Amino acid sequence: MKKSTLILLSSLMLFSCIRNQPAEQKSTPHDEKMAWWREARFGMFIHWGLYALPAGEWNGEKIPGIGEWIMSNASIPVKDYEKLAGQFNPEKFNAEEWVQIAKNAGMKYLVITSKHHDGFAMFKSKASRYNIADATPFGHDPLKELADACHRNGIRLGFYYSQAQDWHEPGGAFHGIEDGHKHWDPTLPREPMMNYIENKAVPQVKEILENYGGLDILWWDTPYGMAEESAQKLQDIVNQYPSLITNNRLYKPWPGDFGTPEQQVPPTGLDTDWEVCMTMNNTWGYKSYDQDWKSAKTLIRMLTDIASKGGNLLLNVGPTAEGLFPDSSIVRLNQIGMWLKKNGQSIYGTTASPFFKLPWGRCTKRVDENGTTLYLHVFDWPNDQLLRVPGLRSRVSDVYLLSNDGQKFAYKFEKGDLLIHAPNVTFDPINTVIAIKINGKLKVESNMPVFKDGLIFLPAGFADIYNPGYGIHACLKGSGDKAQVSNWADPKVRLEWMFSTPEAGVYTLESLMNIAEPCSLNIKIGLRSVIAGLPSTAGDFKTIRLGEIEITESGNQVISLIPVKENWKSASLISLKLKKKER
Ligand code: FHN
Repeated sequence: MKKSTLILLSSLMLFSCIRNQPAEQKSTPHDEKMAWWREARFGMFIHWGLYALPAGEWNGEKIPGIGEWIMSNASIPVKDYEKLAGQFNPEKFNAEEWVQIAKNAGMKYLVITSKHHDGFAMFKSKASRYNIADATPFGHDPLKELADACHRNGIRLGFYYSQAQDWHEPGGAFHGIEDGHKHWDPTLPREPMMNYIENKAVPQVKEILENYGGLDILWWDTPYGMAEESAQKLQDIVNQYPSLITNNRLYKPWPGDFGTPEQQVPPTGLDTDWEVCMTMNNTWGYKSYDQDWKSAKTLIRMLTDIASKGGNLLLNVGPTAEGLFPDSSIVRLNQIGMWLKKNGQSIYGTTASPFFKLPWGRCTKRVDENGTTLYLHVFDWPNDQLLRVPGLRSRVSDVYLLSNDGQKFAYKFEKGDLLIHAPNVTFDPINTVIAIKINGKLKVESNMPVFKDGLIFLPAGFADIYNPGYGIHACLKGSGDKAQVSNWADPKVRLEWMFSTPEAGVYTLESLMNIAEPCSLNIKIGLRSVIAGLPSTAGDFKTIRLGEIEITESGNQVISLIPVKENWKSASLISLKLKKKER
């Protein structure tokens, strides 16, 4: 192994794009409560209810939208939907099997819908007979069995509870209630929401917290129509369980213990604890014909991406009405589990990346009594056999393949970067993890783009892609110089870059883009903005002038590219340049 030359720099600029890097501080009671959850990083969401029976179809028609919303999306009268309870008999349900699948996938906790918006309790409830034990031929409480299996297997347990929406109750909320819309079923009498809160939500929440041997998580959802007073009544119950972790969806706004980005990964992480909830196809509740599955590669890289930004992934499964996990979910969970068996150390209990951007992948970090370890997650194995770790200014004592610590890598420092010799072998096409043992203190200099040679160059690989939860997602394709933001078809998607310039002044903007049809972009830096008209580039990448913009103060900046929704079609982008205009 080549020994490194240590380059000591007196003034190191430490900067990271990750916004939730905790400073070294004393742990608070909140930290203590969150400790297992932060360690866990990966959990299973389960959406299971009566909606698994119609499985996306009503009266022979395929109902668009997410499966568990079928009652609302197909405007099913309450009395008709209730009849599903009479047919719900998930005889193949096996709590131990579900928990084993989660455990083998490397998941450390599980959150299941105890009552979703349809109002049907999947647990035995004295507060409402509209529950699985009293209203179905199944006749008993599957969540009790699941809780026992979780406790046996050391899997933490959470219940989802739809505290506001309850489409079955006269006082329950539904989509549109805040805009004065009526419930789709005119035969359902209306009552004040507080009646429902006091007579169903509060007693049921007490039941779930009392009857299952202690829940670890209570997962609220869609606080439509919630009064602050209602939220407080539920929070008063939660307060009796000091170790219970809750999310931020009880009321709006509501901090909870963690944030819940849904169906999207925040490009730079968040300031609070956070958990991405994500489906493997396009529905939470089972839909027999939704076969649009994300690949295991996508899911493993997503888990890595989230961990590299300091968050958790709650990955959903929608079991069938028989009580089985769809095969496509099981296959993916197995593959994720196989990867985690070899590489779990690089995910569990790690914290966010210290680097600004890594063009070839991600990084996670572990700091413990043995020192600091960086885990480099290589998605794109370098063709030139050199993996560049930008701005690593620490001494390094070992560089090895995490899945086989006998496989060492040679390394050297060059021009302020660590270069790892990556032999001509792709160890894992999905994500190869290389561990770096840091000797002493971790020091990283940011590779945030800066003003150089009269311009600021912003490549696609350095863009933060803000995708909407529901909608078409743009993504980064390719790597290095060839990386491009593609599939930028949804006008809700915006791109942002951070950069730094010592030079205030007017800059001209140009971008290498492929534009399907003429459209426009709103470009913003601070309080300045400009609308740029983009011509069609007839199927090729072309340099397009986007106009000029003033940067009013030197220092760190964020530039945003926001589609003008009226005429947005589709675009791909390779780079953006800002050239300083001479006065
Ligand atoms: O409306 C629900 C939806 O059905 C699902 O439960 C998701 C999971 O986060 N939450 C709501 C939408 O935000």
